Parts: sequence; C-alpha cells; structure tokens
Amino acid sequence: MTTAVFRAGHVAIVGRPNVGKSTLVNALVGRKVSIVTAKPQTTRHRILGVVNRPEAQLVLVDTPGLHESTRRVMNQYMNRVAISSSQDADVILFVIEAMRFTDEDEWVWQRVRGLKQPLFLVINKVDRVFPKEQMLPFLEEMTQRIPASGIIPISAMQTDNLERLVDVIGSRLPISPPLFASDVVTDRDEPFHAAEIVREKLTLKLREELPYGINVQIERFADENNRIMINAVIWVERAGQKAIVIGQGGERLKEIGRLARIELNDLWQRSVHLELWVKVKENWADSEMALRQFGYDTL
Ligand SMILES: Nc1nc2c(ncn2[C@@H]2O[C@H](COP(=O)(O)OP(=O)(O)O)[C@@H](O)[C@H]2O)c(=O)[nH]1
Ligand SMILES: [Mg+2]
Repeated sequence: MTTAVFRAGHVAIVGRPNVGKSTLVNALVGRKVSIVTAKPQTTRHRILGVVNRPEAQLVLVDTPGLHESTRRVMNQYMNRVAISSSQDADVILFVIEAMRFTDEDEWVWQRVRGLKQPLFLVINKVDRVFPKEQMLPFLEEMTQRIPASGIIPISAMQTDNLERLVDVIGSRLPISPPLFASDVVTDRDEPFHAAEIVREKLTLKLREELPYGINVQIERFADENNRIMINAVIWVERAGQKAIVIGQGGERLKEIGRLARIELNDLWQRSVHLELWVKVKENWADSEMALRQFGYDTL
C-alpha cells in the first residue's frame, strides 16, 4: 500500500478585469469570499479563499484585475498586488474569456509569462459558447500562443469542469501539510466583508464613472444583544458624488443599505443593523497616504 501524500499551496488567479476571477474563487470555495459585479476593477485587494479536498488544500489568491491604465495611485496599487501575489504563488491561473483574447489579455500575458511557476490557462465563460465545437479553433490558437502547463475550459458561473481544475492544480502543489485549519475559508475578517458587500451594492447601484472613487470604511463593528451593529462611512472624492450616492430624498443610500444588510444577514445568519454615512475626501485614490489610512497595505 502506498501512503497518500497531502499537498498544499497558493494559487494566484490573474487576468484582466471582468474575466470572472472572483466568481471562480467563490465557486471553488463554495461561499462568497470576494465580491462580484459586471463592472471592471471590482476587486481591489488580495483576498484568499481556501479550498479543502481529501488530498490537497488550495489557497486561492484572488487578485485585482491587471490593467494598463496606471495613472492613479489606486490603480498602481492594484497592479502591484496582482503581480506580487503571482510571484509568491506555487501555481498561476491565467484566466481569460472564451472566444476572446484581447490586447489587455496580451498585456497581462506579457507581465506573467516570465514567472517560473507552472501556469495554467483557464478559459472561463464557456457557457456562452454554443455550439461547443466553435471552441476548437480558439483552443488551437491559444495552445499555439500560450505555452501553458495546461489549458482548462470552465464556466465559473455554472460550476462546469471545476473539479477537474481542482484536481489538476492540486497535483501541482508542493507536498505540505494544510496551511489553514479546515474550517477557515478566507483570511479576511467580518468587518472587511461588511465593507466589501457595501461597496458591491454601491457599484451595482451607481453609474459607470463613480465606483473608482468610492471607498467604504467600517467605523464601528460590535456585537450587541445578539445583533451585529455596523457603522460605515462611504468616502467619495467630490461633493457632487456625495449627492449621487445619497440620491433623491436619500432613496439610493437607503436601497444600498437595505441590500447590504440582507446579504450580511444571510451570510452570517445573524441580525444586522447597518448605518451608512457619506463623506468627502478629495481625490483620495490619487493619494498614497489616504490609501494607507483606508487599509490598502501598500506593498
Ligand atoms: N456567462 C458567464 N458569466 C460569468 C462567468 N464568470 C463570471 N461571469 C460574470 O462576469 C462578470 C465579472 O465577474 P467577476 O468575477 O467580478 O470578474 P473579475 O473582475 O475577473 O473578478 C460578472 O458579471 C460575472 O457574473 C461565467 O462562467 N459565465
Ligand atoms: Mg474580481
């Protein structure tokens, strides 16, 4: 009889914004550890999601989408997080969308192609392709273009082919005991999730240009009489944005608070009281100091 070996390690998930990196992490972990929206650049932080299997533990590292526009300090920060997470990982997943390889994908590829770790090309959103045979020429083209350790088509949204992905990656991790206890799903705490869920609802409810200049800071997080009491400040960059977030008669802010509270209730199975304030800090996303104050651990 052979003794089974256990493997564990970090798996960096990189790709341009909006290809489905966070959706993939949530699907694999089986719980929402990272927020998802249809808008690019939703993920700003490095977020870990832990996947446990009998023979392996995969510590997934969700990263902000790598993107070329690096004018703002916030954007530079997001790119740095993505690159340094990849350098530290044991395996890299380069995520793209089915039937599409854009200039932005190429740009990301140029950033990660020199890394020494095994890199897998994950082709997401295959649920959109019909009939499936259409994929063959694209797969062929990608095989030529990206010398990866493997190419794995998936649908993160419909959880298609995800177990195969877990098997393939798991077998490439170093032999190691688990890095996290089996009941841990993420490295982030409850206040962090609360702030992220509020930011997700804001992003969903606001117009295109606003979300980049928005940050949510938890000022109070307390367990009182079996109720979680949260005070959060929504920081915007200009007074005009404050009016937009609040909306006519405070309607928009109320709706954002309502959606966030429902989701947090659900997530923790606890009663949640959430109070939101909107405050202005001019051009915070351009300021290294403001980013640090907001807890973006500058690398
Ligand atoms: N059709 C389809 N849509 C997906 C899939 N995975 C993610 N999406 C959508 O793509 C958008 C971006 O997803 P997100 O996970 O935030 O992308 P990220 O920026 O790479 O983290 C969201 O609207 C998701 O619902 C998939 O497998 N199929
Ligand atoms: Mg994301």
